[in-house]
Amino acid sequence: MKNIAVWGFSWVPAFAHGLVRDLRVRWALEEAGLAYESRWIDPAQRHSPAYRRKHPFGLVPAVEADGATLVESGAIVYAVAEQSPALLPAERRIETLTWMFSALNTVEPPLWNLFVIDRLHGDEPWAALRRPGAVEEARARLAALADTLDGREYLLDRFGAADILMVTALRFVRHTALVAEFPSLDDYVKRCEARPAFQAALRNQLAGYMRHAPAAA
Ligand SMILES: N[C@@H](CCC(=O)N[C@@H](CS)C(=O)NCC(=O)O)C(=O)O
Repeated sequence: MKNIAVWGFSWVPAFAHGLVRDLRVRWALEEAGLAYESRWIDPAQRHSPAYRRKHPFGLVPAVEADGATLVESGAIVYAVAEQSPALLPAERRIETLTWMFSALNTVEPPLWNLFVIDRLHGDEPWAALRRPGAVEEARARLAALADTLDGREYLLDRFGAADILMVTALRFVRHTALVAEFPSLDDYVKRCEARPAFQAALRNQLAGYMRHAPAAA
């Protein structure tokens, strides 16, 4: 992959800082040692014809590389991992892919659901009714994941692409104490977030928001 540009939103509210899914793409690129530039789309322009030509659903992230445009954060992390034996070791390929899919399809949905209830609809009457069930669904998924991670540093025997997707999914409930209920999970998230590549990715995402922040009234 060459001439890589990562598209993220130019600005999001503070509760979404460090959660928008271009973070996982930046993290993978940093881990793989691939240089990239940042491009910022104003959220109000995400359905403009120009941006929809990059992303059919008007979402972020999108990545331009080698003259092509990639979308879907999981697919982009996979494409980056293909360039990096450290992220996707040949001998652990299927297990890595299995955990990448688990992060996106099994763990992320209940956590994202809770994030949407709390952060996007918290003031609506139905949110209070739906929340307890959503918390239990999230907790059950986290409990099972915590069992898997008990005694392990990473999902597989070393850090890889699946951990990038899993940790960025777990961050969706950082506004709750759910992850902290499970010491093996809490340690896992902290261990992964301490990686210099994660810190660089986060810095790059936040720098974009700071640069484009609306002027104070
Ligand atoms: N499955 C997609 C989801 C992308 C997605 O929902 N991105 C959010 C930001 S994290 C977005 O663009 N939201 C704007 C919207 O929903 O209109 C992926 O993983 O790339």
